[in-house]
Amino acid sequence: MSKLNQRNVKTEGSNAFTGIELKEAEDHAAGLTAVKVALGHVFKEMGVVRSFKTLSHMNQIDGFDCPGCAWPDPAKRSKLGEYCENGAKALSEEATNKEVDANFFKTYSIEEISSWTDYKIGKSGRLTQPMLLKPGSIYYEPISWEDAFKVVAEHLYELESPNEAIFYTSGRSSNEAAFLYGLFARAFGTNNMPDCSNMCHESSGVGLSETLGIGKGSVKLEDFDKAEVVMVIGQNPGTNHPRMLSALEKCKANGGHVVSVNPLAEAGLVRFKNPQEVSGIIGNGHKLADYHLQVRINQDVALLKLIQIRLTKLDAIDQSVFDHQFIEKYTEGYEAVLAELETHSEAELLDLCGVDNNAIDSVVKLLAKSDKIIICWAMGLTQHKNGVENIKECVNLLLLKGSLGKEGAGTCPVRGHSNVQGDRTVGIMHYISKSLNNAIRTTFGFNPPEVMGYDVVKGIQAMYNKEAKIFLALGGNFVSAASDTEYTAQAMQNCDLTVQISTKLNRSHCITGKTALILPTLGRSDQDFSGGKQRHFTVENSMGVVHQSKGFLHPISEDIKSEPDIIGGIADAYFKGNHAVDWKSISTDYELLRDKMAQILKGFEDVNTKSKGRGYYLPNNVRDLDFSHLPNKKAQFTVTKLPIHDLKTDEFLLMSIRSHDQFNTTIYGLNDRYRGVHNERRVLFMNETDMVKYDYKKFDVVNLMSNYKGKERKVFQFLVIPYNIPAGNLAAYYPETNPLIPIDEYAIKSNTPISKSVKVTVEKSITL
Ligand SMILES: Nc1nc2c(c(=O)[nH]1)N[C@H]1C(S)=C(S)[C@@H](COP(=O)(O)OP(=O)(O)OC[C@H]3O[C@@H](n4cnc5c(=O)[nH]c(N)nc54)[C@H](O)[C@@H]3O)O[C@H]1N2
Ligand SMILES: Nc1nc2c(c(=O)[nH]1)N[C@H]1C(S)=C(S)[C@@H](COP(=O)(O)OP(=O)(O)OC[C@H]3O[C@@H](n4cnc5c(=O)[nH]c(N)nc54)[C@H](O)[C@@H]3O)O[C@H]1N2
Ligand code: SF4
Ligand SMILES: [Mo]
Repeated sequence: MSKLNQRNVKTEGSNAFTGIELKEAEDHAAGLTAVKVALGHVFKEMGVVRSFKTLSHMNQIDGFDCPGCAWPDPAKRSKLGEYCENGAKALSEEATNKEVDANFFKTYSIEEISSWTDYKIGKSGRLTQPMLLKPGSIYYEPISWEDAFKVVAEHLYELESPNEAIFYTSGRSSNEAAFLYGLFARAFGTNNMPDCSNMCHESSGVGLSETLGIGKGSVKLEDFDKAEVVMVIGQNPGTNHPRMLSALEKCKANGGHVVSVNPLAEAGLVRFKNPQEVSGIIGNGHKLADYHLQVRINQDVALLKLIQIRLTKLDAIDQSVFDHQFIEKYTEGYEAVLAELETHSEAELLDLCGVDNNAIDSVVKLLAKSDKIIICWAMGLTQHKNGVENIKECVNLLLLKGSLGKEGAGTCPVRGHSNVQGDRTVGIMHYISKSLNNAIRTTFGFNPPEVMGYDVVKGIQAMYNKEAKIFLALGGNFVSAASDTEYTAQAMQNCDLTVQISTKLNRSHCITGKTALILPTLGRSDQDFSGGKQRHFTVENSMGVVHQSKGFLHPISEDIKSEPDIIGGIADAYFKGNHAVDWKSISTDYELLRDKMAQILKGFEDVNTKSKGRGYYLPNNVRDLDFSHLPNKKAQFTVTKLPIHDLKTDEFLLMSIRSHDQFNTTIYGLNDRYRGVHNERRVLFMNETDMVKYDYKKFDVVNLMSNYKGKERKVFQFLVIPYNIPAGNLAAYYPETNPLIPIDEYAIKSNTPISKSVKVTVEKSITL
């Protein structure tokens, strides 16, 4: 906790313990408990009748898209309900009956709110009217929408250059809102469009674009039915993408195998009880992962190289293991990769990755005889210094096996936020897309800027150095989500104006620029009316399907606007009718807006019609094995390096992970049921031999420190708990551990903060 300038606002609430209880870690995910927990959350926030009515519309063809993760919906939707426990929690968090209104802000200053935990802040309720924080004040006051738009416009006029403004996007915005937001940023004159992707799957985007020519995955949901092997690397689907377990279950039922590569034995991968089947409610469920390779943090490259060396040796016998025809026809760089593999000894790689030798052999045998292989991954691969190379190593394996462009095979970066992939598709990016700029020029008649913008890290540094002065956020909780919390908080406070377009109250509404605005917006589940007509928008799921989403609930307040209406309002106040784009019309009429998107975006031709019903797949060159835009028109093998950590003797590698009861910075509750941790978030998962080595007992209170380039960063008060995690590795929850991650430690090429491999030391906390 620290005091920050101007206002005495805090980057963290009380770190008092909440009453930990440890139970057996659960060996299965979902089941009846999940049903009970899910309904408990929804009933509490929404009431029983409203809950059932609303849930019956979630993820249905004519309903609204789940505001949780980006996992796709099956073609045939279950009448029992097509959602998971955490989808129900995401809905209840958004559709709560509690209101954060002018009265709330009159009662509580931002100094007081910031002293609450993230859990308490989030539970305050939905934002219901626009609010203004004046310079020097610690109380938000009501403001009309018109005046709020003027405040933004007037601040924008005062900038010396458009590049002094930053337009952040979190991944819950619709395609329409994100497109309009990006269009306004470009019309205003900047490419400063950082987005949550920069902290998330950017390494996947870069790694996949450079090797396969598209920054997205190639598999479709039905490929899971046909896969022989699904590898799940650095991902915890039981918590973060729960309906993926149904896809894995189906894969297994059809004779496929599941391999988990993870420092932790995550519950969902061990055993899964499908709540939509009788066996899932009263039985033991099904075993999902056939093999669990318990890799050390950030040693996936070592493990994957070892697997490839063993496959190479098997292939040398009769050339039946690798797909030589595929390699010859579609790829480049095979020989270099093989030559590099020869420079490593198996013993060295085995020692580095720490995985059981027999388990590796079993997986090698399985991979040797299969060619329908899917590799899924998430933050366990992307949030490391070598995040991009982690992805490229996965691509190497798939290329060797020819496991691309055929059914049952391919890449599957499992996306986080429900529309994070769509936001990028429709133009939220800090780099330049020449084809997009040309299409904007032709369609709207203005020239988009051609200078590269800031991503998340560069944006924070620019605000810190006072090179950027205005920060707008289309959703998200920037202060708590970004790394180096103190630095980020200072960066925000250096701004002249910060604007948050949000559904729920969060810490970024308290740690603000000199002037701040809260602009409350409709969520996924809310009905969106204009001129007596209900509007709908579109989203894109993790597998590239664009489909419509139509809200169901009556909004909590008459004074909330849709995201496009807010962006249109700002743009109109800024341009005052003197611009090539008719901002009022395209922000009000989504059909018209989609017609414009159809003219500009590849794959959006006829989107108004095609997105109805189940939606449609966007083009994907990997599915078509078209690598014509890559060097020599070939998919690229990559020679990767082993990561170097140079750990001192008392240093650990820490991964910051999600509990089962949170969605990023939104804390649903204090339990991490699958890992057996109840009623506490301030925990540190530690290997028992390390506990003996360093003399820690269960529930000892410790502090964590990182020291990069001579700067010490520290977080206080964590309870040590013994856990099945490799020696030398630690795990604790995010966002509590974000203050430890230096702003300038990020993945090479993608700039994704190293949230999964932070070098830390541990000290006993002295409690007075
Ligand atoms: N309920 C819920 N759903 C969510 C979210 C949420 O917070 N709550 N967040 C959404 C978002 S934005 C995202 S990006 C996704 C995140 O989904 P995940 O990536 O599954 O989330 P994390 O908790 O960060 O988990 C990372 C996993 O990687 C493992 N891991 C860590 N380091 C390594 C490593 O070096 N190698 C390997 N092989 N494994 C490693 C961890 O043990 C953990 O199982 O989930 C989305 N869905
Ligand atoms: N240490 C560490 N840090 C991490 C990570 C990690 O694993 N470890 N993960 C990173 C990842 S993967 C991500 S994606 C980022 C997440 O970063 P963000 O996307 O910035 O954070 P969220 O917590 O998802 O944002 C939640 C807020 O979004 C707003 N919101 C919710 N729904 C809507 C909506 O429909 N519209 C609008 N306008 N607002 C809405 C609400 O006000 C809510 O409080 O965090 C990153 N930070
Ligand atoms: S898997 Fe993801 S999208 Fe599907 S219901 Fe659960 S949280 Fe929602
Ligand atoms: Mo994410």
